[in-house]
Amino acid sequence: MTPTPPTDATADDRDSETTADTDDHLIPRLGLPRRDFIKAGAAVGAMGTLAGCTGLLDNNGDGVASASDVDASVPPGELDEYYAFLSGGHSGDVRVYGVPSMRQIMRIPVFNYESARGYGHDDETREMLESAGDYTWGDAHHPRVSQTDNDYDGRWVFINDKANGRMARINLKYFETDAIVDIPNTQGVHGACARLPDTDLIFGVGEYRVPIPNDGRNLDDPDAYESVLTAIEPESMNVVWQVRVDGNLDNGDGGKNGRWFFATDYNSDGAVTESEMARPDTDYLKAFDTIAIEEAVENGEYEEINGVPVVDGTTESPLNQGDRPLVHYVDVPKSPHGVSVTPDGTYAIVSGKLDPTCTVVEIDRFDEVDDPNDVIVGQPLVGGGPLHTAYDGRGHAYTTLFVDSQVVKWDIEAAVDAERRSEDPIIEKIDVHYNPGHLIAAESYTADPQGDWLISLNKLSKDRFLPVGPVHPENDQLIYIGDDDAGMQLVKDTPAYPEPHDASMVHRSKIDPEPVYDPEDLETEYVDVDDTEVIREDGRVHIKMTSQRNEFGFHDVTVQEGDEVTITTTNIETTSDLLHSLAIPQYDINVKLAPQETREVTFTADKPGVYWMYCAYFCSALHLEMRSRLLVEPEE
Ligand code: K7E
Ligand code: CUA
Repeated sequence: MTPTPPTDATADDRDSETTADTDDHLIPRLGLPRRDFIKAGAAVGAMGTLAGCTGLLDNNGDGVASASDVDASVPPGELDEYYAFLSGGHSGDVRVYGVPSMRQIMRIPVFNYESARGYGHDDETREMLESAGDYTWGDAHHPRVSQTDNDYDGRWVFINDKANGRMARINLKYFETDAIVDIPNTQGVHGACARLPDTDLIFGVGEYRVPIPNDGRNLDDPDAYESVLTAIEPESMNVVWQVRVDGNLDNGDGGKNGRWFFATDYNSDGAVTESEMARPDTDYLKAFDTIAIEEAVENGEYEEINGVPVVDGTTESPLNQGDRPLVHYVDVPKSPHGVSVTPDGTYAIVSGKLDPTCTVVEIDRFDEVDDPNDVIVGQPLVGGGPLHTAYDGRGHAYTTLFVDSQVVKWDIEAAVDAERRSEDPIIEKIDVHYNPGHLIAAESYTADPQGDWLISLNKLSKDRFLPVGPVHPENDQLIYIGDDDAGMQLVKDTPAYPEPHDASMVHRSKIDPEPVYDPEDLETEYVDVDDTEVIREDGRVHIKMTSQRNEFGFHDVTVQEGDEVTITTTNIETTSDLLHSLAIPQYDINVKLAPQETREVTFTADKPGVYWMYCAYFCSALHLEMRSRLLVEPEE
């Protein structure tokens, strides 16, 4: 075991910073923000000069940009205009796409163990996963990006785990999961959303009704099952309160003014079989007055269960009888699914799922009406199987029709003016392939959607891609919505590994990730060249070493069989995109090391022999040589 002075190995030195400042590509050339450009009719003539630009171009050379001219190509070397964060469903991760290219840029492991990012391999991320329930997977549905003043602030993405009742936080400084909370008193946390305008609370929407606490009591007494809405404080990720309700909860969305949160309920009878669940002709939209709930918590009007204040928001609750009920129950047809608040915060729009309508609720009316159903101001007949709705900021709603395999565009104010169950508000429908779940338009969840791109997240792809056996990819279809005259234009098919549900699309100007770690942000202490050492104490071995091109801080380290070994290693390089990893064969370890990143991994050296610790990121021409021996001496 010889500490070697780390060298400044420079084979294939990548120190030249090649990252051109492409951050503002296109926009400075245009001299005006992209959306203003798209919206500025006078600029249309200039569009044809923007080769490689995204959006409408005069591609066919007729001097006019039109729908047939939609060009979503992003040439090699150019950057996309938007980040899209798509949930990975039961893959447990989040995928990052560039839009409009639909290139998948990165995957962020959240509830899944993932070796390329060493996620769940180093002590810190493994402990985070294990302490939040110790599951190997999750069902990630709703990635929501944090906002300040109803606009994306680029800080975090929050995402639920429907399977195990958890909520996770991804920080966008490093595009990595930094917190997971295992939510008590609930199962199947489905909807995930923030209280806006400033993302000061995250809501986990509890779908499955279970006994609370779920400790074996009331096993076969479904009437005693309950579901809860959970509020989480985003900085600490602490659960701060819950509200129990009648029936179940499904999807959710926050109002824009710091007070309301809305959730759908597709099983208002609390049934336990499918046929019974689908029986009622109406179920509920539940409107949570979060300010009133907070006041109830402050006044001590709760029961503490598993350490969480649980407020009673059931219909019979005394707290729901007065002038200011905690939860308003609005009858909507039928097994409703998605709910989303319009960009101006005026309406919550609920998708009927088993009824071919959307229900438009005027939010301010909750304070004015005696019968909660009087908040309903519109109910357009949109088509078969409406699931989710997105917005373009020009007064239109776009709703997925799962059964009809279409996206329908309709006029929100026209729906308020029209008779109920009228098709008059419908503007157009476009076929998608096939069976869409969510759809997402650029910045649709903010007060100011960009109105150019929309992605339909289709559940089935069937014949759209080369066959790959019985498991098909999903199909994320890019649709251009920037030209109301020309109509919706289907632009691109994108295969997606199962199974995206929801997404958020954020303009790239609002996200500013770090290219290199700031050691101050990491829990584990930086190991520099001078810190390289092996500390041995009572069957414990602590190896502190550097990683850099093209060697680890030690050529070999000897430990005894049965030793508990901790390796702390820092990638001391400062060059961006120069990653190493510490992989240990047959010990099931691969810790990724981005520039200036320090990670720690602890394991028991229970297998005697020679183990070549190696770097799994191809880091230089001498990458294969970047390996050191771990010698595990057999017990006497
Ligand atoms: Cu419709 Cu989980 Cu939002 Cu899937 S949910 S589609
Ligand atoms: Cu370091 Cu490969």
